[in-house]
Amino acid sequence: MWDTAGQERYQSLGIAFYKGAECCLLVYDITSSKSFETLANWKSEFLRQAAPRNPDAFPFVVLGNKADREQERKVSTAKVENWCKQNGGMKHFETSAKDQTNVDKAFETAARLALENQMVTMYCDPCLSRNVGPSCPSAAAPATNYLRR
Ligand SMILES: Nc1nc2c(ncn2[C@@H]2O[C@H](COP(=O)(O)OP(=O)(O)OP(=O)(O)O)[C@@H](O)[C@H]2O)c(=O)[nH]1
Ligand SMILES: [Mg+2]
Repeated sequence: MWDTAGQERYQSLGIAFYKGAECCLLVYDITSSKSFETLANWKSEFLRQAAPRNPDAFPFVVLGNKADREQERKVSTAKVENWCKQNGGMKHFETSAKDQTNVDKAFETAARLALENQMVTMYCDPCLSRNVGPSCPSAAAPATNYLRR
């Protein structure tokens, strides 16, 4: 598991971090609108640099951290859920590193999605790079069940 630094001057390290990733956690701060607004950019930068074979099916988990600071909330849950829905149904949790709320749940979800994604890569590699759909030679194979979305 890699934790990238948020500061712009470290962005060039991205390629080394992102290549070969099987899941990506996008974290914002519920008390900062800007941190949420920049997630779209983090997501597209990740996809550009990681260059997964099937970007539309790549699993992202969106985390709204600092949930313990409800009084200072600037980002509504509904707004984020809507964005997640519009972006291929990404999972979303509000977490707190301070009081541990949803932290296990978030990482268990990320681990599960990473393993599923790895199976897609392993078993469906020929399909994803060539003819997806009814003409796919392995369309009847059980492994195609791992294809999501
Ligand atoms: N109240 C509260 N504070 C938090 C929580 N998570 C992190 N913080 C605080 O927020 C500040 C930033 O936390 P970091 O873990 O450095 O954030 P980061 O996103 O890793 O920052 P960069 O590595 O610089 O990109 C620190 O002061 C933390 O103590 C949380 O869940 N609740
Ligand atoms: Mg950090």
